[in-house]
Amino acid sequence: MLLTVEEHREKHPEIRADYTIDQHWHRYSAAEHATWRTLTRRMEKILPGRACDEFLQGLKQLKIGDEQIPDMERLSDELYKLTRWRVVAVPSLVPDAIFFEHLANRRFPAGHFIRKPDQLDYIEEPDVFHDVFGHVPMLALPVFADYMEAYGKGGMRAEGLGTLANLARLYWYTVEFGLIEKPEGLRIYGSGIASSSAESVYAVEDASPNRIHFDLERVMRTKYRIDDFQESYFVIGSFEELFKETYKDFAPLYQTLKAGPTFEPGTILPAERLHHRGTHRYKAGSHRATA
Ligand code: HBI
Ligand code: FE
Repeated sequence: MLLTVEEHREKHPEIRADYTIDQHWHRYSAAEHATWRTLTRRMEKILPGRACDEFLQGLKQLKIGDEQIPDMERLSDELYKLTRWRVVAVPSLVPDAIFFEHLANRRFPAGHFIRKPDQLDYIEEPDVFHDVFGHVPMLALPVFADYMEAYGKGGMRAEGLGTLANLARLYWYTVEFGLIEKPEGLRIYGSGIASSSAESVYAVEDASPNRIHFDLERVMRTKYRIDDFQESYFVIGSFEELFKETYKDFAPLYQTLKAGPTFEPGTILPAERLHHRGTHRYKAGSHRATA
């Protein structure tokens, strides 16, 4: 859950007002590096053929390996050369306003801790595996790096307009659980999927969930599940489409969003473009998705 800077100070005396801390890479134990190895090696078997090339390419370009937890300073130096983003260590969840401010300045806040061996399949808060392995590879792609900065700036604006819920849904159904249409089929780019061995298979192959073509207003009206597989995944045609769709002033959209319906996660609307109509055979609650 969300702690204040002061509450974090006991464990992280050097914590700053923007919630950043020093990673102290040398303090990670052999057991923590071993957990990183277990998690990354599992995904390295599952993601080829399921994650999009841009994600796999980002892992390679940034040399995010399966030996040890990455040193965020060195990782940032590589990433900065590509898209002027850096990765900064934070204790875990930070307040929305702080989160948006980092994204708006091309800083990705990554949890510095790593989950315990008995939490391999489910964890409440974003740890270094979810954030660095799941999120950072896509930041090596210029159009996606620009999308994330625009999202941060949009978030700072939304803060004032009190429409964070709509924006959080956009983040959830793209950055965390987005799929992209490729000639060879649907592929993962969302970090919540790419950092979950079970959901990486489910999201692309299982007949149960809906797979619906991305529409900005529709996504902003759709609620999501936070601790289980998604009942619907949204599919973009390209990263350029996602960026174009969202790189506009949201104010008019927020007005329309204030009225009109909010949809349950499994809803299918009559006129929308379906990639797959789910069977919903998977019973929500029978699995806990990872962060
Ligand atoms: N903090 N460290 C961290 N990581 C996140 O992904 C994160 C966060 N705070 C808020 C948040 N995500 C979501 O509410 C966003 O939609 C804003
Ligand atoms: Fe995340």
